[in-house]
Amino acid sequence: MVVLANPPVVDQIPLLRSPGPADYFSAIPVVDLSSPGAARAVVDACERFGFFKVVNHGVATETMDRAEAEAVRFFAQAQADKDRAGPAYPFGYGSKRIGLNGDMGWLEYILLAVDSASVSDACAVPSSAAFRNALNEYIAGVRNVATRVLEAMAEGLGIAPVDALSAMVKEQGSDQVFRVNHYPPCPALQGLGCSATGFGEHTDPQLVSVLRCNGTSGLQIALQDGARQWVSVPSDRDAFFVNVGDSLQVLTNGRFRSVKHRVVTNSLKSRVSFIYFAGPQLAQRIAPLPQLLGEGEESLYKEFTWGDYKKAAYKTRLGDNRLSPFEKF
Ligand code: GA4
Repeated sequence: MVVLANPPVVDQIPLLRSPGPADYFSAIPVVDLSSPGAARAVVDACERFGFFKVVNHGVATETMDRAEAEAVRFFAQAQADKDRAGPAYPFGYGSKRIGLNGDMGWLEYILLAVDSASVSDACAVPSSAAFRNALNEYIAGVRNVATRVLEAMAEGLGIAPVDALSAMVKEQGSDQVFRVNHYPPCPALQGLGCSATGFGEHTDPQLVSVLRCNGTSGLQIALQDGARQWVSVPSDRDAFFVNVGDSLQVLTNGRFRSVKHRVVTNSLKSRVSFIYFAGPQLAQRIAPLPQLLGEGEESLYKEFTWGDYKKAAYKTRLGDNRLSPFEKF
C-alpha cells in the first residue's frame, strides 16, 4: 500500500474532506433577539442543536467592521513582529499550536482575557491602541448580546430570576476569554478534495460562546440526531452565532446540548473570526439549576466547580469529552 504524506506545508495538520454545496445547512435556527418570541426560539434551538444564529442584536456594523479591519492589519504584519506578541499562553499571539497537548490547526490567533467588559490589563497584547480600542468596543457589544441570550434562555426555561444564568458571567471575576482567529487560505490543497483542519472538533467549555466571522465560511457543527453528521454553517458577517458550552449542558442537566464544532480551512479565502467565551467565576459550582430538575430527577453529573473543570480541561486534547470525568452514569 502506498501511503501518501500530507503536502509539506500542512505537515502535522489533519486533513478533512472539503465541504461541497450539499454540506451547507440551511436549517440553522435564526433568533431575532428583538422579537417577543426570542426566549422560546432560543430554548428550542438549544435543545435541538445547541447552536443558533442571532440577528437584530443591536451591535453596530461599524463596530464589527472596525474590529475586523484592525485584526486583518494585525495578522498582515511580518511573522517576526507577530511572534513578539506571543506566546499564546497564558495570553497572546499563537500560531498552529492549540492548547498545551499537541493539537495543531491551520490558523494563527490571539487569545485574551476579558475583565468586566474590556481586554484585561494583564494582557500586553494588542499593543496598538487602535486595535485595543476597537476590540474593547466590540467586546462591550458582544458581552451584551451574550447577557441577553442568557436572559432569554432563563425566560424560556421558566427560571427565576431572569438573570440566574447571566449573573454567573457578569459577576466580578468571571472567567471571560476572547479569541481572534485568522485562518489563512491553504492553496497547496486546492483541487485535491481535502482541506486543512483549521480548528479541530471540540466542544466549548463555558456557558455560551458568541462568534462573529467575516464572509468566509468554514465553521461546521455536528448534528446530534442519530449518526453524527457534519454540516457547514453558511457565513453571515452581520450576525452572531451562539454555541452551547459544556457548563450550560450541566446547568440544564443535559437539556441543552454542548455542540461539537470544528473549522475547515478554505483553499482560497482567509477567514477571520472573533469568539467571546462567557465563563463563570472559578469558584462557581456547576450543577443543574434546582428549578430545572423535575420531581425525583437526579443530576447526571458529580459536583464540580468551574475551577475543577478548567484544571482538568488543560490536560485534555481538543477532541476529548471533557465532561466524562464528571458524569455519574
Ligand atoms: C476550546 C474553546 C476556546 O477556544 C478555548 C480553548 C482552549 C485554548 O485554546 O487554550 C483549549 C480548548 C478551548 C479546550 C481544551 C483545552 C483548552 C485548548 C485545549 C486543548 C480558549 C477554551 O476555553 O477551551
